[in-house]
Order: sequence, then structure tokens, then C-alpha cells
Amino acid sequence: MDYLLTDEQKMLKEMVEKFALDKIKPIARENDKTEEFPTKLIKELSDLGLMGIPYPEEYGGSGMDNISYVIAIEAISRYCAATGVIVSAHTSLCVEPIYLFGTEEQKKKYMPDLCSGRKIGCHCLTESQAGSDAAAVKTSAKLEGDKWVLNGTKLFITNAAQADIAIVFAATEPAARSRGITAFIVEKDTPGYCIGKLEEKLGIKASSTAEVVLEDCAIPKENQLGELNKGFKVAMITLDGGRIGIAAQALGIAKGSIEDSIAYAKERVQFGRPIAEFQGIKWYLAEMETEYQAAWLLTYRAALMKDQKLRYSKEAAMAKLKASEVAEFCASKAVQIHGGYGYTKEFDPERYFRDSKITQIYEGTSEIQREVIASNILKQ
Ligand code: COS
Repeated sequence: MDYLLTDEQKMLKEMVEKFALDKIKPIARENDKTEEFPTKLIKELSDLGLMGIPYPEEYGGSGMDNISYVIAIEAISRYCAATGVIVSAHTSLCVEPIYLFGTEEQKKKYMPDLCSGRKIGCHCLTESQAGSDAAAVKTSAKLEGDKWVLNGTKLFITNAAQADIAIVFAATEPAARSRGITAFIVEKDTPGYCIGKLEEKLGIKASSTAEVVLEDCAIPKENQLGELNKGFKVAMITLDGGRIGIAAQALGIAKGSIEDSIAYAKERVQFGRPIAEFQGIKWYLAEMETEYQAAWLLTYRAALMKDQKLRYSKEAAMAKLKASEVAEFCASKAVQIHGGYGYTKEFDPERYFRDSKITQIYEGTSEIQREVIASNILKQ
């Protein structure tokens, strides 16, 4: 579907796909095995300008659009979904709220280091009792003199262990729920900010997922991000964008599943002919490709609407819902097509299968995406 892309987007696609093939593919399986954060790879992606794709050059970004961002995340995730989410969580969940809600001073202070990849970002919203019910955050922020003092524990935070900058959501008026939450920018060296338990996960193993513990963590008053008590909207608007990134990650997983399946089906001979000649396999491949293209169009549309500054909450939810379901479907079929080999670590589909599952969970479960879509169509 390259005909839908501009010349600039096509050039970026070619560049990132080549990089992913040359540099990511050879190490992805090993990274999954060792569960090590790919520091060197992130540095290389930073050098290519891929840590701040959709932000203006004046803030250190690459000055591209959100379709370019989708293209890059998909191409990276084609070979390594863990690397895809590292870039996506950094870009969509940390840089984006600073860009959208930060003061000019905050943007100038934080964005150049983040967009260049010199610093890594994370987003601290979830807590043990505040998952889908994001307004239930208990982490507190109290103003003491000219400092905000934060206390609480954040859970399942992508990039937490490597992040230099965290966007933290805390209750500033607890009884008001979604109308009593404020966002803050917290630097990792602040006393009282520390990393807790690292999660052992089913997939995306090379990305880190950890607790962030805040104990009397005092930050300057000017690190409040956006308006007082308006942090829930900061979180929701940020997640709308993040969901496009996860949809793109899911597309990458689906693409890998399809490409590997086509190659294997042409090569694997049973009953005297390649299994690609059997109708059962052909129909799997046809369905995988059709589903992938439907998900791609939904994701492309959501990114286009974001670029055109239209409201796109519903479209981002649809893109993530569809793309994540398609990723799981394609990965599962890829394992099936590879038969016994698909169940082993000698081939990649088992990794795609494990990696696909999280796309239906983080940045809003599939059930929450349905809720967002339904509430949007019901109020139309
Ligand atoms: N953009 C702007 N504003 C939004 C919004 C969006 N996408 N979604 C909600 N809001 C606003 C509402 O308009 C409402 O504003 P007012 O206070 O002015 O009326 C406010 O936010 C509260 O909205 P709502 O009543 O719908 O909030 P709920 O507590 O019912 O929660 C869902 C809504 C379920 C959609 C939300 O909690 C959610 O997305 N949960 C999933 C969280 C998630 O994705 N977590 C992943 C962790 S981050 S990796």
C-alpha cells in the first residue's frame, strides 16, 4: 500500500526497513533469550533520528509526521516487537505529553535530549488498583513550599529501568477522581525516585517493565505538566496517541508472521509438494494478509487524522483493537503453519506469538478499546 505514502514517507520506510533487516533481525532472537535491554541498538536508532520522529526540529525532533512514526514502529517491530515498544513508549507516552502540554520552558529543557535519544522516557500511570480504571490512582502529590512531594508506587512501567525522565500521574485532589489528578515531570536522579521490581514477562522480553517507587520524592513546582487537576485528560489524550504506536507495533508482528509463513510454506515439502500448494494453508495466508491490510488501513487512518489535528480517540482505539487482534491471529497461524518447528525457538513465530499478546493488553485492553469506541459512537 506504498502508493498511499508520500515520497518522504517512502524514503523513511526504505531506510528503516533496511536498518531493521541488517541490524535488528540478527540480534532479535538473542535479545529475547537474554532479556537484555538493547542499549546499543537504541543508540543506533537515535542516530537515525527515530527517537523523536513526529516532533518539530526546533525541539530536537525529526520534523516528520505521525504516518512516518507508524511506518518506523512497524518496521522495527517486524523483527523485534520489544524494541518497537521501547521506541513507542518513549515517543508517544513521554515526549508527546511534554510536547502537547508542556510550557515552552519545559519543551526546551526536556525535548531535545529525549528526541535525540540521549535520554529515555517512561510514563507512570498504572498502579496495582488503577489499571483499566486509570482514575483510581492513589499516588499522591502534595505542594510543600515550592516543591511537589510525590508518594506512591507505579506498576508495569515500560522503559522504567532505563528512563531518565518519567511522566508521573498523581492524585492532587483524591476525592475528585479523574478531576483530581495532575501530571508531573520527574527526573530519575531526584531523591525518593527509585526502581522497584522488574517484571518477568511472557514476551517483549528485551524491553524492561518495572515498578517505580516514589518516597517523599520532592520535585520543583515548575515540573507540574499541564494544569492542576487536569492530568487525567493529559493521560487520556496521551494514550490516544500511544494506541496508534501500539497498533503499529502489532502490525509489525503480523507482518513478520505473514512473511515468515509465506517463506516456510513455499519451502516445506509434505506429501511430495510445498505446503503452500494445499488449500488449507493458502486460505490461512489469504486471511492473514487481508486482516493485516484492514488493520494497516485503520492505523494509517488514525495517524492521518492525528496529523490533520482532528479528534481521533475512536479511530486510535479501533486501530489498536483491530491490529492487536490481527497480530495475535497472524502469529498463532504462523506457529500453526510452521507445525512442530513453529513451537520451537529455532524459528521466530513462537516469539511473535508471545509478543503479540501484550498488544491486546497495554495502553488499554481490547475491552477498554471497545468501551472507548462504543462511548464515542453512542454520543455522536
Ligand atoms: N481525550 C480527552 N478527554 C478524555 C478522553 C480522551 N480520549 N477520554 C476521557 N476524557 C475525559 C472525559 O471527557 C471526562 O472529562 P470531564 O471530567 O470534563 O467530564 C474525563 O476525561 C473522564 O472521562 P470518563 O468519565 O470517560 O473516565 P472513566 O474513569 O470512566 O474512564 C476510560 C474512561 C475507561 C476510557 C479510561 O479510564 C481508560 O482509557 N482506561 C484505560 C487506561 C489505560 O489505557 N491504561 C494503560 C496504562 S498506560 S500504558
